Amino acid sequence: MSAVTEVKTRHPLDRYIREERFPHIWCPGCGLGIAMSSFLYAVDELDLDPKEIAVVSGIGCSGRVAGYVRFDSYHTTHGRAIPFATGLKLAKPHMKVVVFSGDGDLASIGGNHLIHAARRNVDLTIICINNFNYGMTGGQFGPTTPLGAKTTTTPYGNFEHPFNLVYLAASAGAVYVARWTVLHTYHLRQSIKEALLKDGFSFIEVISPCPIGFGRPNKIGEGLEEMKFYRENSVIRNGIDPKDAELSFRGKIVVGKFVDIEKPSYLKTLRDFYDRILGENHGS
Ligand SMILES: Cc1ncc(C[n+]2csc(CCOP(=O)(O)OP(=O)(O)O)c2C)c(N)n1
Ligand code: SF4
Ligand SMILES: [Mg+2]
Repeated sequence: MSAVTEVKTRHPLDRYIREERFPHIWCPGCGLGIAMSSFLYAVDELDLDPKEIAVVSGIGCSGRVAGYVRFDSYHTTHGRAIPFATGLKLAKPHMKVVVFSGDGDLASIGGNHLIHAARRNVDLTIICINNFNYGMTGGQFGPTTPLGAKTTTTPYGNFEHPFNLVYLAASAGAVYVARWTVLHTYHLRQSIKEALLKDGFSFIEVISPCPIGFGRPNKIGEGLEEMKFYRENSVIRNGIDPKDAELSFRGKIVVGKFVDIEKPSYLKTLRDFYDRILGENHGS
């Protein structure tokens, strides 16, 4: 093969991927590949140094991303991505630390870490893949499963109220909050770029088809049908109060950028605090 042909067969994002880990585990029609490539495009377009990025994931189909990207990455224990990421950011403040994980990982077992990292405004970019279920373990319901939706553990429909993740993140203190589906590739990529450049806690919810764990039991259809379903039902409402960002089962999926505010980040308040303490002790 000539050098020219070889170059043309490479995808521009290949350099960010650990090809030796492929084939990946994701099912046909899963939205995770689009979510991951949106993140990689964002990194590429910002021209960030791959050596200055770390990706941290918990366990789940979404959590596999940490193993597939060619950055420093941690595939941590279920629910603990944010504590690992917080430690990493404190040890290496110059790095961009991205948490890429699932709705179950971040909002169920890891829910407490999510709210406290948002409260502290820890300098992290959270990409939370919401597929409305625990995909990896067989499609059980979780805290984002919509009312009425069927899963393997709610065969007659879910009767628990789900979290509105964007409202949760915003009210806990996040300085950047957005929600997109994987079909909003342009908006999603732009949001990830903004979040990567933001000081403090950024939270992006990504609605992603899981044709196996969610599309099938709810008769939405295979991957393509589930994508069409999300595309047709979503409506962009930038700037609205996240508590009004509806996300209903058969109804509207409100997407957009909801929060983009300035507030001193955890690293800044920590540095200011120690500077003050050291200054006071020095003076005495
Ligand atoms: C401490 C612990 N509890 C439970 C599990 C089993 N487990 C693995 S992944 C997962 C849920 C994954 O759901 P989510 O985070 O939404 O990711 P998805 O697979 O949907 O992308 C669970 C319960 C585990 N690995 N460790
Ligand atoms: S189970 Fe769902 S989330 Fe997991 S790879 Fe398959 S389609 Fe994707
Ligand atoms: Mg999930």
